Amino acid sequence: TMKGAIFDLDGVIVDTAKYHYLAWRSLAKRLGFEFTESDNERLKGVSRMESLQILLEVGGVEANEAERLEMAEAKNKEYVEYISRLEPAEILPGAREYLLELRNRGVKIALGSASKNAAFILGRLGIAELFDAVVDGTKVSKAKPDPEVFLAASAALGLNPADCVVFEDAAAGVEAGKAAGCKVVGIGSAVILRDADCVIAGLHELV
Ligand code: G16
Ligand code: MG
Repeated sequence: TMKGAIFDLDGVIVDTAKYHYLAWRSLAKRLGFEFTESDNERLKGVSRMESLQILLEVGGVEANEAERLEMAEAKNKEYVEYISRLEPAEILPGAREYLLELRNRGVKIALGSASKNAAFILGRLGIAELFDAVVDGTKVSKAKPDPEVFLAASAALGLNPADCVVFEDAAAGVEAGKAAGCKVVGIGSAVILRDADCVIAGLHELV
């Protein structure tokens, strides 16, 4: 039985992908190319610097390390402007209710996100206090599909990974959860998330 639940943030708790997209698209525009919503799919669950690498490949743009850091910083500045206006109403359907239900059942709850803005986002959504632990991009160095984030999250809850269930919307995240030894519930397409133990459309299915 599940003693701990570990939630990815973007695509599971809130759709921040649309704000990432707006900020990446305007960077691409400044660099002189179009970045489409389907290109953006490739950035889901991927760290900031790896996302930039993919974007530069799409545009066929070369950049050195200093230029990349400057680009990533400019993108993040714009992204932070968008998420500064996030409201609790933007929590995805069922997420808040499911978190409350788990707390009532005594299940420990952690966040396992690649984002360096995760704590700020949870604060804006008014759900920070529902998490027993937050493991995000400021605390881990290896990106999903590496299991580091989920190993750290189960350890932060004081639990064995085998007693934890990971909720993930990205294929790399599902892979990371399985590699950590957790059970994994995929959120989204059963074709894309075929390595998950089960796949649902959203957390609303569980409340
Ligand atoms: C999220 C998004 C990614 C983003 C990453 C890093 O991951 O899905 O698109 O690049 O965080 O975000 P930031 O630039 O804020 O550090 P997750 O793990 O919450 O799905
Ligand atoms: Mg995600």
